[in-house]
This record gives sequence, structure tokens and C-alpha cells, in this order.
Amino acid sequence: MAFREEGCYESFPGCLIKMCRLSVFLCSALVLLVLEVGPVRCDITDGNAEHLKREHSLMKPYQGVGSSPSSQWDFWGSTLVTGSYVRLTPDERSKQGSIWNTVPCYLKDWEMHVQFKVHGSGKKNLHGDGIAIWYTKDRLHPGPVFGNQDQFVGLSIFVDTFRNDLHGMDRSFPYISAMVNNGSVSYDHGKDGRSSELGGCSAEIRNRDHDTYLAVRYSKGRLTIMVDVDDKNEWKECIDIGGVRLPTGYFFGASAATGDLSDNHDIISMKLYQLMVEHTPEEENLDWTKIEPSVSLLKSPKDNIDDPTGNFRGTPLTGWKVFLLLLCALLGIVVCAVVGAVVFQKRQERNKRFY
Ligand SMILES: [Ca+2]
Repeated sequence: MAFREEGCYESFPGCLIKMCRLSVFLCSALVLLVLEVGPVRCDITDGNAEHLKREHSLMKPYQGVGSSPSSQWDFWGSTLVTGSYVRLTPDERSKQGSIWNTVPCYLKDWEMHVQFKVHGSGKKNLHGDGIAIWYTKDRLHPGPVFGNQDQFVGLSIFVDTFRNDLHGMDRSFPYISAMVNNGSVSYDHGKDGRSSELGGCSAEIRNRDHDTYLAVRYSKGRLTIMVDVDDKNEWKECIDIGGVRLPTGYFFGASAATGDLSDNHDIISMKLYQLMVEHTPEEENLDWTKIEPSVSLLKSPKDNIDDPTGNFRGTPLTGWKVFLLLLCALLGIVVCAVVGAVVFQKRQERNKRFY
């Protein structure tokens, strides 16, 4: 229809030129679409469409929390379990506490939603130290990293409320960051973990009247951290990186610590959702418990501090996108070659008429 209205019957070369233009336009639109859809969409689950896994979730009134053999969550240190929250530390100096899922997680793709509350009497900058959310090989190993062991094996998300590094004034606190460790790297408290972080963001999470949430999604090698702390009931992207490898069979946990400064560090809930994601037969046949935690970065974590967003992305174009781009290029070349040939032929004929 469009060709008819635009006078495609006027002459054959004119028609072909229009077709060529149209094909270029369509290909450009397709390329734009591919590039637009390509990077991450913030489609973190709302918790309804996916599957809640109760054996990995911690919810009110916290039944099954304790030291009995059948309990699914175990706790340590200053942790206090009430009917409406799990307090990892009270607002007192030098406290450490943690809570750990006793059931290893064998899901390949998952999303953890953490509702938490950090509050205390300390004025601005006079409170600390923060909460860490863990997915690690070991559980219940107390230590200096927000109440958990250093040189851990697995993933940690730090909600750091106290600025230790007075040189790092380019970011405001509280600061949320992620770290993947194979057991070889120490967390540097003095630098607030900057040298080993994969990315991060600032978030006003302390002494809020409303609920504050954190979501950690791990799917197909992609780690995404989202926050919902402004009482708008919407997720905001904090970290999103590809090339992250984590095994199955690790444990979820949360820990917190206070030092000279303190806060109440409360976990209200931790809800784990299974994500329904298809894997290739090769991926399915892998022994996922044997994977060593790692991140294949395009640049080292240290370089990441130059990125004002704190994020960087490293996912290459997937097969079908490359195919579409090549198809477009080929189509464009063929159409333009045909047009060129026809125009050349017409000119030859016209030249013959003149001479
Ligand atoms: Ca700190």
C-alpha cells in the first residue's frame, strides 16, 4: 500500500530507490530495537510471578528459627529473635550477630528480597557499622567483616553505614556494594571495601519511617542489586554486572556488627524466589556445585571507581542479535547493489540514445 501511494509505479529505478530507503529505515529501526532491548531491563520480580522457596526464606513469626536439628535458620552472637523482627545487633557498642539458613540452596537462578531496618540514636555519621547479606560456602563463621569471617568464599552485599575511608569523599554513606570472593581476598575495612567491590550505590536507608528493601538477583551469570528505600514501592537499580559465576549448594545468611559506634540492625524478612530460566543442555549437565566463585570483568574492580554510576556492564551480544545485525547488513548490501546496477543500466541506455 505504501509503495502505491508514494508512486512506486512511476518508474522502476525510482521504486527501487524508495525500496532501498525503506529497507535502510527498517534495518535502522531493527538495529535500534536490538540495541535498546539488549542491555539490562530492570525487570526484577515483584514476588508474585515467581516461586517463593520457604526453606530458604525467613519470615514472621520466624517459626523454625533456632538451634533444634529441624530448624531452617540458625543464629549466633548478639542476634535476638522477636515476633516481628530479627535484631542482629542492638544499638550498643562492639556487638556482632548473624542468622544463617541451614539448608544449602541448589537453585541455579534466584532472587532474594530482604526487608531490613537500620535505626539508632546516633546522630549523622555517628553510627555503624552496617549489615551484610551473604551467599557463601561456609555458615556461622564469625569474624571481622560485619560479623562474618574474612576471606569468605561466595557473594556478599554490604550495607555499609559508616565511612572509614576519609579519602573516599566522592561517595556518600550509607553505601551498598557487592563483592565476590574465592577465599583469596581480604575485605579492607579501612577503605570500605573499595578495592574489591564490583559496584555500588549510595542509599539513605537509616532511621526511615517506612520499610526499606534490598533485592539480589542472580541469573545466568548476571548479578543485579536493586533497592527500594524511598517508600515509592519501586525498585531502583544499584548494581548490575554480567560475568559472575556462583555455584549452587551455598548458604544464605545475614550478619551485622557495631564498633565504637552502633545501630540496631534488624532483618524483617528474607524471601527467596526461584526464577524460571531455561538453560542449555550443556549448562544443565555441568556440576554447578563445583563452580568457583569468580567475576570476569572487562576492567578490574579498582578501575570501577572512575565510573560515576558505580556500574559497568559486560555482556556481549548474544547469538540472535548478531544474526539480526548481519542479516540487516546483508539485506542492505543486496538491495543497494541491485539499485546501483539498475541505475547504471538505465544511464547506459540513455547515453546510447544521446549518441
Ligand atoms: Ca565502613
